[in-house]
Amino acid sequence: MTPPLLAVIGGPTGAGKSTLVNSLVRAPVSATGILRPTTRTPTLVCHPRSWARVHRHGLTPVSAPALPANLALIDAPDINSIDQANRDLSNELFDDADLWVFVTTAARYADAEAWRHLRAAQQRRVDLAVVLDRVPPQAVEEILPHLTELLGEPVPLFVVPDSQLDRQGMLPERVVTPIWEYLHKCAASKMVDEGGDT
Ligand SMILES: Nc1nc2c(ncn2[C@@H]2O[C@H](COP(=O)(O)OP(=O)(O)OP(=O)(O)O)[C@@H](O)[C@H]2O)c(=O)[nH]1
Ligand SMILES: [Mg+2]
Repeated sequence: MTPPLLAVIGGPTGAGKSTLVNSLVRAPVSATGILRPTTRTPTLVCHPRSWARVHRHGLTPVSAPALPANLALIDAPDINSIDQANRDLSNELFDDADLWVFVTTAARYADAEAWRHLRAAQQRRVDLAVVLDRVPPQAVEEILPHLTELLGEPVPLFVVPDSQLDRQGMLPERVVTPIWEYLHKCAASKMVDEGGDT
């Protein structure tokens, strides 16, 4: 059976990676918080039906029935905090990913550490998408052209406006729908490429 597409959600601490993962699967599968860094152990999330096919890095998958069986997500530790172990683990996870979803923010998008990862992804020709998170609505028009210019080549780019979170700490569904649809599309096309069944 073809393993699900493994999308690793990575980026700087506090960018909102865990919040995004929870919001995508509409369940609090990964702890979010104000301490930096919060995520120290990767959270692997998948549909219960794909458990047997997604054992990676000795991680125990967390069940998320909202995910399709052909898609698994990893909420990765950050790439830039003082915690060296987090950074090493994040690099390992990126090496293993089918797709890197790089989450950065309006405040952090030009940080050198982020660009080391983004350039590495571009050189390795790994599928890459960028999420510009926590963007004040009035800043979109200025930041997007700059980020697009820095990327230099077409990369799927999603803007998540700084939003009020709900009681479970989740973003409104409508702001994550474009990312959700993109992930579904990538997962479906992996199955077609590999002749899979789901
Ligand atoms: N108001 C608001 N708060 C947000 C938003 N996104 C994230 N936060 C808050 O920002 C803090 C950091 O979010 P996390 O999702 O934990 O960030 P992270 O990227 O997973 O951070 P690490 O685990 O340290 O790498 C949390 O307190 C979230 O509740 C947003 O769009 N709006
Ligand atoms: Mg986190």
